[in-house]
Amino acid sequence: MKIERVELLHVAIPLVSPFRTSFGTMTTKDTFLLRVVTDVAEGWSEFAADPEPLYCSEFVAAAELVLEHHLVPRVTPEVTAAEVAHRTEAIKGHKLAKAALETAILDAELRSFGMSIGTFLGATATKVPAGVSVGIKNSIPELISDVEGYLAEGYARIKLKIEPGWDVEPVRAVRERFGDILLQVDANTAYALADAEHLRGLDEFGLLLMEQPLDEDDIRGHSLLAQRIRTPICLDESITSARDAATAIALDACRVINVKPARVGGYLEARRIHDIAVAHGIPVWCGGMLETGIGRGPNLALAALPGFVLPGDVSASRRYFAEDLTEPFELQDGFMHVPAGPGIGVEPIPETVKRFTTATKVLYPRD
Ligand code: SMG
Ligand code: MG
Repeated sequence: MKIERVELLHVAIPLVSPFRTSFGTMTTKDTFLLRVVTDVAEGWSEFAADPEPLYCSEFVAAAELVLEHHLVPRVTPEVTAAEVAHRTEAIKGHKLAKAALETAILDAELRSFGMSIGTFLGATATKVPAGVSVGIKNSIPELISDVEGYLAEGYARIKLKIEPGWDVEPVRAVRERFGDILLQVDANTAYALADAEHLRGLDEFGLLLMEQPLDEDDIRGHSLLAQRIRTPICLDESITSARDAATAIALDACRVINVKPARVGGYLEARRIHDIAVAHGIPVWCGGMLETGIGRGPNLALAALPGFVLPGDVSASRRYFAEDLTEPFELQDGFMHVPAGPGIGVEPIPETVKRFTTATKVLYPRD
């Protein structure tokens, strides 16, 4: 496949309500899309990180630079999606930027032979149960009211963002009010191993899992913490490759894995993590990065693989956006449908993309 053009489109889309985590508050989805034009088809993807390196070390401006100067030149003009990781291997890190590049190329390639990403990855379901991630609120009544709304919409699982000072009491309140719902928490690295006794206070609530309590590079800490609490530990930020997944499993640092294709360099590596986890009897679920439809479509396909046995952060478009860049994804009886069209299975709506685009840059060919 011959790449003829690579464009980067900055987009800024307001969120319907602020999303607060242990590391900050988001009010806008501020990122970029990649559009890859080839001799056979066109492909799209979305960069998953934010303008500031708060969730992970990558951020929008850095990703733009690394794509322009180091990644795109290594894959142009001739490449296949399967070759992208190897061609860009010499460039350290930048997994989310690499994922955006690989995904746009994979989209074009799959479209050229009319295959959906679900079929390509080995998806076995046509719809997947949807979970929703609920940010940190100003008060418990506000949290209860938000959770009530999501449950009324039909979400199959609730994830509460936690941080020191917003953990045991909100979880207790939600458990007491809503009974036996599927409930889990996500700390985004906000705790230390010294908080083990405090975190043990969450054990009584029968949580599905506790996501990423400690620093991303603290595999040993998670392994020690796992010996001191009953709630299963799930790793998110710590797992950036299939090798990381194998290491964390071998060291008993997690009993569940959140798979985000962007965090691990793309869908091909995400599928390898799925395979390793299945081989070890470790449940996985599909994480989210508040993607627009362009990232949500292929995430749903990944979430339809057989090892994805827990509901993912794959909520409806309207959870975050009044208007999406694709046809909106809707929740139906607690499920999200897996797009079945060729490539990533979704089409950016040209007028909408244009309206939300704040700047465009041609990365290839360079003048
Ligand atoms: O896409 O619904 C979504 C977001 C789910 O909580 C979510 N993602 O650590 O898992 C996580 C966070 C990362 C993004 S927070 C800005
Ligand atoms: Mg997380």
